[in-house]
Amino acid sequence: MYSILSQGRQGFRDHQVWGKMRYPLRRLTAMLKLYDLNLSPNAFKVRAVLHELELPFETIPVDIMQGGGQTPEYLAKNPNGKVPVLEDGEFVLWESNAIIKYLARLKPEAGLLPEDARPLARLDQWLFWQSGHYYTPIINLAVEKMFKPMAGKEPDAVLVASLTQDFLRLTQVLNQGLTGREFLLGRISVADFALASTLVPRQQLGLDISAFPAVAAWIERMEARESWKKAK
Ligand SMILES: N[C@@H](CCC(=O)N[C@@H](CS)C(=O)NCC(=O)O)C(=O)O
Repeated sequence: MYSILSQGRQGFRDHQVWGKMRYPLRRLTAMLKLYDLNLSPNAFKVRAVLHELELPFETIPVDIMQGGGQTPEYLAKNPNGKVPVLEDGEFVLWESNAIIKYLARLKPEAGLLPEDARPLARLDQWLFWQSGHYYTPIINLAVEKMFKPMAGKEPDAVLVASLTQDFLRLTQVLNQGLTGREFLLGRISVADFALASTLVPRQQLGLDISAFPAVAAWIERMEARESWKKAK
């Protein structure tokens, strides 16, 4: 077993110590860096979790619209050319849900990540569902209703109607998951940040969640948090 303190940060490679350490090293010195885009719900979720955990960080805005995600320097950090990316010293991580789990592990005492197998599996269920399902109609509606008009193009009305139906069907799933509980796992966890951030652009996209009372009440609870307000 490595000693966390004696190992030091230089030469640390996350893939070499897999299975040998229960927790990643705590960041003792280096400032966390977030490659960020204000408009992005996935970057928002990371900002909100950083604030919730009170972890100091600096943001590096990436001008995705002007090709900032496609420079060789940025592609070396994230070959997908997308935001967010977290840099913790030499450790570079993309995929927002992986990032927020990592951050929660840096401060386990905050309790945003359960330890037991079943609640952890439930948390993963919601994180995978967010990136694999719930985000899809939202990002495609953003293309139709925001990005196309910005480029002087008309949205595809048939596609908008079908994406809106998908959004409503999936929001019913979320509503069911939240019925009878304050947060997805009962108590607040990174799953709430992941899912609620997906709903940040709902008003610009003309999406109404008032037919989903558990979702509407939960979003209000999330929006009332200081961390949420700071991430805005
Ligand atoms: N599954 C990824 C999605 C990342 C993503 O789609 N980011 C968008 C902003 S929300 C982006 O950078 N898009 C730029 C592009 O597609 O070129 C995550 O959760 O981090």
